[in-house]
Amino acid sequence: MDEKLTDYLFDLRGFLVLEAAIEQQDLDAMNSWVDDQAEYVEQPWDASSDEPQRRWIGHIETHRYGNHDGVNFQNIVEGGPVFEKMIDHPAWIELVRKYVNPINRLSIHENLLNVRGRGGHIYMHSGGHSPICYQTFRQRNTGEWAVGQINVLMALEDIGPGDGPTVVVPGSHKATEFHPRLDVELEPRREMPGGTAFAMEEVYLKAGDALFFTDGISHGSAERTNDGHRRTALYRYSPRYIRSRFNYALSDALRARLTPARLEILDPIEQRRPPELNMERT
Ligand SMILES: O=C(O)CCC(=O)C(=O)O
Ligand SMILES: [Fe+2]
Repeated sequence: MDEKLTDYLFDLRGFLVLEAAIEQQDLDAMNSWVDDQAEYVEQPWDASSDEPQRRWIGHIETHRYGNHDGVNFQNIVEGGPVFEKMIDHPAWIELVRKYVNPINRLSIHENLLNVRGRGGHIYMHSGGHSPICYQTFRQRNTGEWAVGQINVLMALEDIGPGDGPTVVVPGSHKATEFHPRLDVELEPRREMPGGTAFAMEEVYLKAGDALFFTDGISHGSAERTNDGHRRTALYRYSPRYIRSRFNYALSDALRARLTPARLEILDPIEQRRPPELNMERT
């Protein structure tokens, strides 16, 4: 798409659909990773103790935000080369850099793969009212891009009606009025699918499309009413000064494998310590 048109649409609506962003062989590789995790999709939590525990698959950990969003495989960048490739995928990375603003450099705030079954959804959250520091959009005085967080949500399979698509209120990253769903207290609101909130639009994706959106837009997901599972991967990009959401330590193996450009995004600020502590480990 023409760059001016892309900028106009992203500014106006707060989201873009990047069609056919991901190649088939990469989709196959990500889907085959998911196929191998059937056991964790069935039983994401270790129930052997009184308090169900999150489970680890190597350096990847099971997680959920609430009661309805399925299972998040957090730190999915540790899942193999295909997930490393998504860190700076050419279909979106230059757009991400531009809108976060090159002066801010980049980091990944959170990266995960989500699998969500029937009845699953995400409640409505975010919007122009939000004081969350990474939900900025432009520099107020000069108008320069200053997007504090861009979500790249990758469809690993088609996501259509009944599949629990992401829902957005186009343009709501600029809203000054509170979205009516915010009149509901947080805890009961978390139980309500985002898709039932006022003015929400379902975003349908084909396998390989990526939904590219500011985290500041009012969004959530519709309830999945179809059988089977929705499969998405989600990388959230922010200025490098934003701390990682969960601060997973990079494994030595991944650190050794990453290209310098990818390492800079995953571990953007080198640690400083006194020289006597910089001695090579033997
Ligand atoms: O699961 C979805 O469709 C929405 C995920 C979401 O809330 C986000 O990407 O910030
Ligand atoms: Fe969200």
